[in-house]
Amino acid sequence: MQPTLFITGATSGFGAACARRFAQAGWSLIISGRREDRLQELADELSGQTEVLPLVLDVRDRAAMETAIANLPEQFSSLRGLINNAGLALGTEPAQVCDLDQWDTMVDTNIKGLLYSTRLLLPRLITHGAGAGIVNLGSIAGNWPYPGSHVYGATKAFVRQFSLNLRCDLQGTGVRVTNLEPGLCESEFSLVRFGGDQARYDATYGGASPIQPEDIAETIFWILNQPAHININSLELMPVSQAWNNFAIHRE
Ligand code: NDP
Ligand code: 8X3
Repeated sequence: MQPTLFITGATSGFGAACARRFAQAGWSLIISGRREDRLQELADELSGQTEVLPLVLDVRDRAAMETAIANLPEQFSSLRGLINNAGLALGTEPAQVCDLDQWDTMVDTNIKGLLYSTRLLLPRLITHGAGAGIVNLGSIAGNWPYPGSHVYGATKAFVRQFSLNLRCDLQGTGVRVTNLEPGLCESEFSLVRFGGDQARYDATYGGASPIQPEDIAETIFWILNQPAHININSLELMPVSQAWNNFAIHRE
């Protein structure tokens, strides 16, 4: 039987690239996200290579997540992998003036949505046992502060600590957990963050040779295909063009 992988946020960026990478290797896929047309297109594209189950799901909707996961078809019921990828950043304004609704959305998606998929799918990963694994999408923003990161970075710091804590509880089950912490990657992420501002998107990535979604997919494929006795706890990656800036000093 082919291994099965559940991906949240598979309609673009890292999630879609992961679906393509794992399909190439014959993994069965459960792909989820809110945009039904994109999910269906991806399912159609990959269905010649492997079994694909598209699930239109908003990770913030706990009841919908519970129903969908409780009713997974038998052939998708034992999971070898979960990629908790659905997530977003909204805005870059300073905390003191930013939109409180954006904070709610980031907390509900990046934290609560990830908690729902993790808790609801863990029994199915444990059924698989040795070799199963979760890859959570953390970020360098969970490790390093920068202006305008406030709640986005804090949600990713939550994801990092939750990932490490999970490992303690899962000891003995064979299930692995990795927090992947990428830096600048080119995807719709920045269009979403900048409210669709294409010029700002172009300026963010221009001349920077950012990481591409396919690079992330290859990294996750490597993580989930490590020998069953190896756990990659966390992995931070940046494009070569990105590094840390000096500590900022405000002068009167
Ligand atoms: P994209 O914007 O390309 O993809 C985000 C995905 O998340 C989409 O498929 C979107 O699907 C899904 N999503 C968003 N909200 C929800 C929701 N409420 N329910 C279900 N799905 C949702 O961004 P990336 O691929 O770049 O980002 C993926 C992850 O990686 C995120 O968690 C992000 O924080 C993280 N990350 C990104 C970095 C970057 O520089 N790009 C760097 C480090 C981490 P849909 O809209 O159809 O629901
Ligand atoms: C996305 C990376 O640096 O834009 O998580 O916060 S960054």
